[in-house]
Amino acid sequence: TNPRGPYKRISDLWDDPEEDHRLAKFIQSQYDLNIVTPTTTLISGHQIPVIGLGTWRSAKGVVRDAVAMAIRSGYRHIDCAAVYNNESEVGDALNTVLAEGVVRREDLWITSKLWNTEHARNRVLPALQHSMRSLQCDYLDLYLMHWPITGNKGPQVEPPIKETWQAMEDLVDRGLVRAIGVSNFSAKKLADVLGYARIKPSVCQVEIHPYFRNDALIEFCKGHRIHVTAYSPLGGAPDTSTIVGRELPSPLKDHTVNAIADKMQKSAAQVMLRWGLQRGTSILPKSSNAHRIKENLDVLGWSLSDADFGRLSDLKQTRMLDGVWWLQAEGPYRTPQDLWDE
Ligand code: NDP
Ligand code: 1BO
Repeated sequence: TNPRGPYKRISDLWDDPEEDHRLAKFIQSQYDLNIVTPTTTLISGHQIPVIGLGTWRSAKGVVRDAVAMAIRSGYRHIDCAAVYNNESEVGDALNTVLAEGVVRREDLWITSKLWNTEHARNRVLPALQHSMRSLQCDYLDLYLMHWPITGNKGPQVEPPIKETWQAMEDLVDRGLVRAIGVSNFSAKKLADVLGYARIKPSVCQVEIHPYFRNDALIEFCKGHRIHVTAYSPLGGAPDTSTIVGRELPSPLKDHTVNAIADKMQKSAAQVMLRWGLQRGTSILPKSSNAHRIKENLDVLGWSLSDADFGRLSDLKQTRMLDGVWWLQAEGPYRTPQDLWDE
């Protein structure tokens, strides 16, 4: 079928109006409309669904099915980034589900991120437009500065973060994005942005899971009504160790996490995701597996007791995605301390 062709509807092909009805019923049956993901209100006034599907390292050829299946299963929030190099496959999936007519664009929350090489004032708009074209969206719900990093030499970040932030604000003025925010920023770097922002960051997306609580940053954001989104809520994929160049522990295998999961007849992943929700963060579990995509959404309608929440909040802490690969002797970030201000 094609709205501009001779067969606009399936009934035009078969000369049977019942075929339209059968197809509509079949498509409807593919959707789980009983799950309604809760949302939280951002400082921009928009409602962000608190569970989103992560797409980093979701392979081309796999991510399309993962996103379509996630939306049919009840996800309404997809977390993307230009650097994930799979936005056009995500865009194909969005196009497919929107054409099915059960979910409308305004029901979805689509996030993308500005890559580090695109921070200059005149590169921000083209970078967003590139992501919008790939995602087949005429607006994005949220656009984040991916890292406070440009890779320049010298003591200060160049172009300065202020210049990039102002270019991000222009995107809101143009109606191309609903909300803007940052990712991988420390409280100190966020405080700098708050010092000059005309439009305040709505979201700060950072690493958070039981092995990395990120307490101080969450506290800072609460005080400034900046919503915190937890990335790597399951502790990240096993191959993160090859990126950071050291062995990483997996909270999914943690004894305490698994003991709580067994007791509650939930999976370790569900227990960790529920912990993230109970801390007031939104969560972005990544999976490209049909069963695990559904499992990760089944974290509503039950809760962890205060005692179990406390035990999960008491585990040994390790930042997984420490960003050490960005550090350079001649750049503004020479040590992890420079990057994270800790
Ligand atoms: P996650 O913490 O989401 O873990 C993903 C890993 O867990 C994959 O190996 C996945 O495998 C596996 N997994 C998923 N569900 C389950 C389950 N129920 N049981 C067991 N294993 C499971 O890692 P990510 O680092 O991908 O973080 C999630 C998302 O956050 C990213 O995809 C990205 O969108 C965002 N992010 C943003 C960053 C930033 O800099 N702003 C940095 C890092 C992440 P499988 O696919 O086979 O299920
Ligand atoms: C280096 C990219 C981190 C994933 O968002």
